[in-house]
Amino acid sequence: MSAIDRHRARYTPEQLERLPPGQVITEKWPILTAGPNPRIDLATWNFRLSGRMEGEFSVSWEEFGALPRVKVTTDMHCVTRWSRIGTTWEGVAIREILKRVKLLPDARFAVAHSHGGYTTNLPLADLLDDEVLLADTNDGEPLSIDHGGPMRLVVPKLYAWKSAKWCREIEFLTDDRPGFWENYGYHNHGDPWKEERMWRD
Ligand SMILES: Nc1nc2c(c(=O)[nH]1)N[C@H]1C(S)=C(S)[C@@H](COP(=O)(O)O)O[C@H]1N2
Ligand SMILES: [Mo]
Repeated sequence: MSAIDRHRARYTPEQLERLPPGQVITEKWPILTAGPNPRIDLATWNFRLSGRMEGEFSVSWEEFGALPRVKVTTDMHCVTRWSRIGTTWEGVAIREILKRVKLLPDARFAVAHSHGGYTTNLPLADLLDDEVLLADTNDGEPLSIDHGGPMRLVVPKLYAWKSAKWCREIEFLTDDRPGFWENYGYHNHGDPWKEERMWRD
């Protein structure tokens, strides 16, 4: 029996139902960042949409805070095999933001860009999932800098490397463009239920 299976043997059926294959439950919230935290100044902070769309969307920190808000309780799965089960994010739904521009019919993919240079790509259809949000709060606390504060993208249905911390821009594309980890061999899509971990699994 593998170490992973030994952990999983202790879980309740309810826990196992929510736990994708090959994952174990973590009680603590690990910090996973490639490189140093970026420096972010709220006075100049800005989030924008770009690429294959009509209109413009760009908000200051104050304007972001005035957008209609949502609360999403969901799970978080890291490809390094930990899952956080049942955590609540608060922020602004991507769908809410997308009401404010008009995507062109050829927009099929998105790339999230972070302060500090990290990027990650996903199909537009996954970004449009109703659980996807730009979160500034987790379990009632403002998001710390380590966890992507002041604001990060959260895409619960894909491995957490798709949930770009310190998100500053979402770009809409016609043709897919792999991001940081996708270029290092992580799976282009990253569905935890299908164990889409590495590109050539
Ligand atoms: N900007 C940025 N976002 C990122 C990362 C990163 O290195 N830089 N790491 C990703 C990975 S691999 C995971 S598992 C989650 C971890 O989020 P956490 O550190 O809040 O647990 O953030 C993702 N988003
Ligand atoms: Mo991760």
